[in-house]
Amino acid sequence: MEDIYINVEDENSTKMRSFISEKETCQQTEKRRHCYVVFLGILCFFLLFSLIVLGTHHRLSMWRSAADLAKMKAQLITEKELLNASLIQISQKQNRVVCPPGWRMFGCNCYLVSNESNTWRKGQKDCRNREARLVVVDSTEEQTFLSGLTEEGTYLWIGLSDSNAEGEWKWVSGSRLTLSFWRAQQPDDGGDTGRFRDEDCAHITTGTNSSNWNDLSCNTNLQWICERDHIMK
Ligand SMILES: [Ca+2]
Ligand SMILES: [Ca+2]
Ligand SMILES: [Ca+2]
Repeated sequence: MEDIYINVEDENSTKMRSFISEKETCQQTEKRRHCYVVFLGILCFFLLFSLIVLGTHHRLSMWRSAADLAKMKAQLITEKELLNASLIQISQKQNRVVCPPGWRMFGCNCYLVSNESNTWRKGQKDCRNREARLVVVDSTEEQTFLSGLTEEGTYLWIGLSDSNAEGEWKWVSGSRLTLSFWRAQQPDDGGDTGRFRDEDCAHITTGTNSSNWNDLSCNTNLQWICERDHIMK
């Protein structure tokens, strides 16, 4: 009988320990679950926070790009308006640009072929009296224009000479000669014969577009071409 009681007590004790153990395991599992929930909550919070930060940054970038584009557009509009204003000014000026009576216009300049013939220096003096100077040929286009100014074969003084230093051709404007249209074998300073020595002034021969300059003695009597700026109406 006593053995039976002992066995029953052992059985109860074993059941009790098993119950306590199960309870502890359950509590630990519950605790662990709680920790997981907290950890997941924190993780979600950080993820959400990162998403908000990224979204804000992206939106700010877009705003910045939009602001830059708006700024660029405003600049372009301003530049367009300035260009339009310049265009209007230029066309107004062009309408008002004229040459004195008897002068011919080419580009922005006016040209006059003298009626009389005289030396190179007298020609230059005459041009100065007209608020002009002997012509300076600045471009191929101007050379072509000058070549057609009078009937073919006319010699006309141009504002080019080497009277200060032989072989150093300079324009009356003071600039050195860079673009030239000399005839073949010219300038020759009169050649070797001695008859035409000291050819220090240049003339153009009308009728051909290119290679029609020659040097002659400055005391030769020729017509000349004056060049001056346009005048405003
Ligand atoms: Ca010129
Ligand atoms: Ca010479
Ligand atoms: Ca010559």
